[in-house]
Parts: sequence; C-alpha cells; structure tokens
Amino acid sequence: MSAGRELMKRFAALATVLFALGLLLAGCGSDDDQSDQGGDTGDQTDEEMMETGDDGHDEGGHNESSDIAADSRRIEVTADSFAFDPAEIRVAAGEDIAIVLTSTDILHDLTIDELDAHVAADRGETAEGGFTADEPGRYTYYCTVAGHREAGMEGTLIVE
Ligand SMILES: [Cu+2]
Repeated sequence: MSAGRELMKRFAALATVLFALGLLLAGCGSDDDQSDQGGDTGDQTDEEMMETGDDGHDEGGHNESSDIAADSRRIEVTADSFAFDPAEIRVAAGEDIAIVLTSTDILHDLTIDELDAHVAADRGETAEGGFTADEPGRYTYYCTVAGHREAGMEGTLIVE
C-alpha cells in the first residue's frame, strides 16, 4: 500500500514538473508566434486577398472570344467593378456586332448565353467578340467572373 502511494507521489511530482515545463514552452512558443505574425499579418492579408482574386479569375475560365463577322458594327463597352457602361445596348436584328470590351480594373467579360457571345478583357486591356442576333427581343449580358453578376454586373441587349 505504502509503496503504491510512494509511486503515486513520484508520478504526481513528475507530472507537475512536466506540466510546468509544458506551460513554459507553450508560453515561449506563443510569444514567438505572435511576434512573427505581428509584423507580417498586414502584408500577408493583402497578398492573400490578391491571390484569392486571381484564383477566382482562373477558376472562372474564359473561352476564346466569339467570332466577329466582317464589317461588324463596333460597340465599345467599358467594364468596371461591377458594372458595364453602357448598361443597355440596342442593335438591329441580323446586324453583325463586335463588342469592344475594355476593362478598367480587373478581369471582366461580357457574355450573352443565348447568342454564344463572349469576350473577356483583363485589367487595362481591350478585347473584341462578336455576335449576330437574328431574333428581336431582350437579352441579358453579364460578367461570368465569380460573384460579379451577383454584384450587379449585368446589362440589357435590345434587338429590334
Ligand atoms: Cu466582372
């Protein structure tokens, strides 16, 4: 019985020492971590945000610009987070159109699903994509980059 208690005491003492050591080590470790992170947190956050944005664009996956017929009417559109200018385009049915898209800030595209129209422009770039709408009506053009349409990046194509 006494031998068992002696063992328990030793074990308890050892455990206490180990516990205290553990606290010391943990304390030093967390201090070091905090001082390291303190200097870098701001920069890292910015970089991560920019990388996330780039990744988003990559995931969006842009197809080749849609073909442009000869002698198309060129319509200049500016893309800016998160809107198109103009937000309304009028064309005639059967008219060959070339959308000349310029992005002022980040990668945007202009896509019209029903007409297989697609043109993407990176920051500061201008790109062209064409379409011909044979059926009069209203079509929606939008940006397929993740989150942009939801942020309001839509416009209306009116075919008369
Ligand atoms: Cu966009």
